[in-house]
Amino acid sequence: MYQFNREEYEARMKWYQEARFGMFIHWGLYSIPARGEWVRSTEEIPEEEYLPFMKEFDARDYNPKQWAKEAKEAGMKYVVLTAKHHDGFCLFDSKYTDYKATNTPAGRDLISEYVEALREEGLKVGIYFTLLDWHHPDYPQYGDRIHPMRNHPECSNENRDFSRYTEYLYNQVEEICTNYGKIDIIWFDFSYDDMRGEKWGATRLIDMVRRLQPGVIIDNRLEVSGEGRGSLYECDPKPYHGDFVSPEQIIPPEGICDKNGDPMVWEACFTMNNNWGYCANDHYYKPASMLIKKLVECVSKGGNMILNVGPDAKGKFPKESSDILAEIGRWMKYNHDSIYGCVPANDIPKPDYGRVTRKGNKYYVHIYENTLGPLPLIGFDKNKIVKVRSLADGHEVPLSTAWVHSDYPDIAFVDLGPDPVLPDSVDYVLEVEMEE
Ligand code: H79
Repeated sequence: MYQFNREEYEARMKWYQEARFGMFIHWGLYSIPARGEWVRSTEEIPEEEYLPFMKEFDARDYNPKQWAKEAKEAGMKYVVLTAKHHDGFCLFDSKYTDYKATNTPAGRDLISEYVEALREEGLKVGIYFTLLDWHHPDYPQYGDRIHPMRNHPECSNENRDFSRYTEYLYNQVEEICTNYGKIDIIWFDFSYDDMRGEKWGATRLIDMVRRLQPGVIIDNRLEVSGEGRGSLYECDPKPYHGDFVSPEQIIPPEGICDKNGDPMVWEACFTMNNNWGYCANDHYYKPASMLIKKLVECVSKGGNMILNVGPDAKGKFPKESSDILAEIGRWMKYNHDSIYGCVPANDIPKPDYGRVTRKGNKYYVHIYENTLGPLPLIGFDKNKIVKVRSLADGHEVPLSTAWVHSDYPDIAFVDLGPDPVLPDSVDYVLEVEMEE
């Protein structure tokens, strides 16, 4: 029987907390209509209009090696792919349903290729698996807040047996945990209303998952939705407690601490545009420069960031997404020391011009603004600074000796040189090494 154990918990969370940056991938039947992953619900599409998408699902451009390569080059350390989203369609060859990629022109299990490709690139393997199922006959339909058939009294819930559904859920999760080798992350989505915890059979489910996949990291949505923190926050972990808090489309303003005030593990998940699943008309992409700053913000507050890509119907990343990933990668290539393994610099206040992350005695000062005059390193004991260098190219940056110092005797300043325009206006990182 699984029970929370602090030491085991900290051991299994180590790689994940050091990784800091991952990729989410939402891909499924909904990628064909290309109006986001909720399309069946938001447009209340009946099954007979949605099922025919199966005939079009051919995965013609599906190339998980390319996905893995782009994730790795962006500096991401793990990837989480939707084995099943709320529509119930499975990318994997489940023996408990016909509603799966195997029965489409794609004609095969798409999860095994994905797992293999990630392993080849040295990336950790994550599987997203939703607790909802808009296809299963025993999942409540009429009157459910979000089911596509919620407004159809003829879809009465009378003959539905939810225990048959939880059995199906259990069996499919067992397949995921058995058929693909080691899985590093299982990302369940999501509890709502009275659908939470034991309603999903959570204790039995997690017992099985932890038995088959010792060391797997599980999010907290068997307990909560994107809102809410779960029983680890309450310092009273349930047997199905989440390993990390999963704020959606928001960076927690002050990071996340549990009830006792101890920092928690968390991961903010974000879309690049405004949809998780492919949405052909959604061109509102956040610029790479902004996403880099958001990643830094997460790390400076003690969290991870997982950034989403929604491949198109054929399995290809949208060009906008690939371009953004490449740009993030160009920054990460030179500045990743300020991300991996970093933690909040709790003893240094957030500067006007950026943020600070820390690894051991090295502090990473992220500068978002061009400077005018010497740059103050507020909060650093100037007598304990060993060396300041530009992280990207390694050159030493001298402590400033400008006359202005007499007015601010306790503040260390650095001179970035005669050119006030920073070499990289995205996020220029100084590494400040302090005496141990
Ligand atoms: O998989 C992604 C989302 O589809 C999923 N979680 C991430 C990782 C998610 N499911 N539910 N929610 C997020 C929150 C629910 C949002 C809703 Fe709505 C607001 C459901 C109905 C109103 C947004 C607007 C989605 C549909 C309409």
